[in-house]
Amino acid sequence: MKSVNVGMVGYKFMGKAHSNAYRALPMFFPQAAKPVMKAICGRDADALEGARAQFGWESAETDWRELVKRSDIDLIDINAPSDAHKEIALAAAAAGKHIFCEKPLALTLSDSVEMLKAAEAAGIKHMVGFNYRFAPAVQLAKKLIAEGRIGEIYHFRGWFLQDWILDPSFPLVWRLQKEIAGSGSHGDLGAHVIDLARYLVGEFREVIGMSETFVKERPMPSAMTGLSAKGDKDAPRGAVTVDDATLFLSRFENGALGSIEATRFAAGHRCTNAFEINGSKGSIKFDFERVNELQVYFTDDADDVQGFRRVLATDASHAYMDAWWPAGHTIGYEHTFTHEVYELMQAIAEDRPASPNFVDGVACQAVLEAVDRSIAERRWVSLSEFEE
Ligand code: SOE
Repeated sequence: MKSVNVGMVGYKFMGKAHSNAYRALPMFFPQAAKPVMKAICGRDADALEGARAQFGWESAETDWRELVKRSDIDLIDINAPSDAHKEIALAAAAAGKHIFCEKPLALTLSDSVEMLKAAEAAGIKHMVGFNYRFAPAVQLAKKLIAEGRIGEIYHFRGWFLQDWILDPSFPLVWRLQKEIAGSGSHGDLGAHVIDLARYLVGEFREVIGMSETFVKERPMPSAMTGLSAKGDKDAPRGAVTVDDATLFLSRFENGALGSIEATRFAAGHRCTNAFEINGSKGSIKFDFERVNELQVYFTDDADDVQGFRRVLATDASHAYMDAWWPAGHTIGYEHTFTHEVYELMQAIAEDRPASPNFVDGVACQAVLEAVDRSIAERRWVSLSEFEE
């Protein structure tokens, strides 16, 4: 069986999610190429050593350039903040390493195109971290649509709602700084919804959006902190340079109409990544907070039992589920990453493109930028404006 030596840059939230996936994979998907957790990389040597020991990596590197140079590494996993993605990816491609990069792929469309071109020129496998595709219920939605069981699609309605920065004294973490994050809710949350829309419905033709930054200044953080940071309301303040919420309307190439909402100001919503799709023969509803379920409605059900029904996507017939537990024994967030890494390991072993890959990362980035342009210029923007 093939094994793949992994070097991972980043060791916070996503670093933990990816590490967990690499560890779980051989136990539940023994048929897959085995990821070997060779080296973890980050700048703070003490914190890094803690993560190395806790997550189970063989070694640690404090400079990603050294990691990329190592001859015992096959795959570079990039889950550092977004501003680091491009430079690391270009170096990894130049060194002939496969790349797994978190979303959004880059800060800008042109950077993401550069990354795609470098990956293609190097002939390496590349993948972008749109993990929600890998929920079995989402896979079921994809299958129902592909089999024509929902019919012609008329509507895609997607929303990703969080509330972790509702408190105005929540600090100005990197995710709220444009030069590091690229954008706010739009690129962090909207990117996932855009990817699901592309995956399930098809390509976007045109968009028009609106966005707002409700809290314009926040206390500076004392350290590089994440989603559970605590703010000091008396600390000096800095400007928030990203959107708190971005909403947009869209028309798809196939004529379907879309609406997408991404916000970190939806009180009570911790991680509501949801969509509804309406077609000529039925509808589908998904909400990540009930990740094992897909709501389906079919117009050809008998009149007296018409209505949405809840399908628990945990049977062996559902994607990936035969690898886990007996039917009805549910799975969660972390499993989406295990399935994602399974796809990547299979792609490397079978020498075929991984999916989703940098092409999808670029397509998502184009939609993000089209929305930004529509907001700046207060008009509908066609995706054709972004074709090379
Ligand atoms: C934080 O907003 C975050 O962790 C995103 O960065 C992830 O991509 C999303 O899956 C959940 O929320």
